[in-house]
Amino acid sequence: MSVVFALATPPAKSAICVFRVSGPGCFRGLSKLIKGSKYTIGNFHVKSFFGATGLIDKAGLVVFSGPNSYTGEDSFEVYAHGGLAVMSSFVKAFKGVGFEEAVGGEFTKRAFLNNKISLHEAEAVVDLIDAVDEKEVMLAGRSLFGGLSRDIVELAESIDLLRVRVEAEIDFSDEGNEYFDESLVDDLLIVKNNVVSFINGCVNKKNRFQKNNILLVGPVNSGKSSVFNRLLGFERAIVSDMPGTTRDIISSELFYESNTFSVFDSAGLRNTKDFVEEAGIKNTLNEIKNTDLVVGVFECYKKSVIDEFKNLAEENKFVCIQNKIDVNAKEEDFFDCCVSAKTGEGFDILKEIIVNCFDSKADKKKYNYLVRERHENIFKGVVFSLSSACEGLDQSTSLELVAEDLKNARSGFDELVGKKFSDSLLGDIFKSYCIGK
Ligand SMILES: Nc1nc2c(ncn2[C@@H]2O[C@H](COP(=O)(O)OP(=O)(O)OP(=O)(O)O)[C@@H](O)[C@H]2O)c(=O)[nH]1
Ligand SMILES: [Mg+2]
Repeated sequence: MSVVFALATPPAKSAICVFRVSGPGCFRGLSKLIKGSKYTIGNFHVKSFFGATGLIDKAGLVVFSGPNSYTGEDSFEVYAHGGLAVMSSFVKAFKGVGFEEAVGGEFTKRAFLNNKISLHEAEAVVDLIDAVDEKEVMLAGRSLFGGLSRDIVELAESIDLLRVRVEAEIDFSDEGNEYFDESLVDDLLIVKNNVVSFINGCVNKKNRFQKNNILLVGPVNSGKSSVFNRLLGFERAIVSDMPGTTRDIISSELFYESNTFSVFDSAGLRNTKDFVEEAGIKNTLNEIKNTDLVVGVFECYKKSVIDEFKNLAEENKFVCIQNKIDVNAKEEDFFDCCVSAKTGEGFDILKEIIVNCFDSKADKKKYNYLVRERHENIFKGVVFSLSSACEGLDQSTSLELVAEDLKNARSGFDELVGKKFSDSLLGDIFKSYCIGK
């Protein structure tokens, strides 16, 4: 293995920047960089670092001795001043002592290859870095810091125990012994159910995020764009008293109480001869079908108008709000919430209503772990093998086939943690990493 280095912080001017260096022999290069000055493993030092042209910086240094490091190799980290020129001087100096630039994910890949972490934990590292809200941090954290590994080991061991018992039955029958351990059937079913409930506690990041779309609809000029801007907290959409101002769908992210939503403003619905406005209205109608929550914005209660919008959305995903209550009388009996985009009144309640809508639908289920498509495919295979083993025992087909099914189920878990892997799989997993991780 070569010695690799990378900037672990963004290449932008900042208070400090952090470089990581890892690989056998990296201490020789370090000695040249700090001109042979002494250091203690694991301690924080401040050292003068030198390049070809002289002193670069006085920087923090922590040295790790393999296998007690992130990668499992000898490695060190440098905490330098975060100037762009400082960074490029360090890059030159590292190259000058023979270090190579790391590719994305190189450090975590080395950690995996050196048995410091399992494959699904390596994947969870990226998920933790990419997490966009507290829930995702928690789910990725559980996958990364042991909970998922512990569950997988337990399930894999319970499958192993069953297989040992099935193999014993095969040996018995080879010896002409007629005895059959009837409890095997029930125990296999219990293991299968445990696996299924474990899988039910896993959520694919993609599914978790496809659901938080909110679309604002309503008649022209009701204040949709103003409500949109007030929700986001900045002027994203153009507001004017000219009906038909918004033509296209405009979107933005809304972060509220550790939840993330995609909010969409749309063209107000009315009969129009304007070709562009008509196209915008068609977009709104299409988007209503795809969105998770439709928020109807109205100035006052008019049953026929509101019913028209309710019918376009499914009843269970429609929230009806009255806007402009700074100038219009509140009609609380007819609306879920009354607001003024102008003064901000009622928006705390509106945001709570939105959060509750998603809590009671998409996120009602409590998940334990964040997983990926690779894991889901493996889960499918494991459940298929266990179901086939259950059927085999139930219908008294060959015990050898049942043992084979159990072996396949077990090997699915081996693939998950990375006991079995191909180079192309590693390539696919680590290509999504940032440099320096
Ligand atoms: N007094 C008052 N005026 C508002 C409020 N919300 C919006 N307005 C005004 O209503 C007019 C229309 O606002 P928009 O936000 O552009 O309405 P819209 O529904 O997006 O309109 P279209 O895009 O044309 O369909 C503007 O003059 C806003 O200043 C409010 O809460 N109170
Ligand atoms: Mg608008």
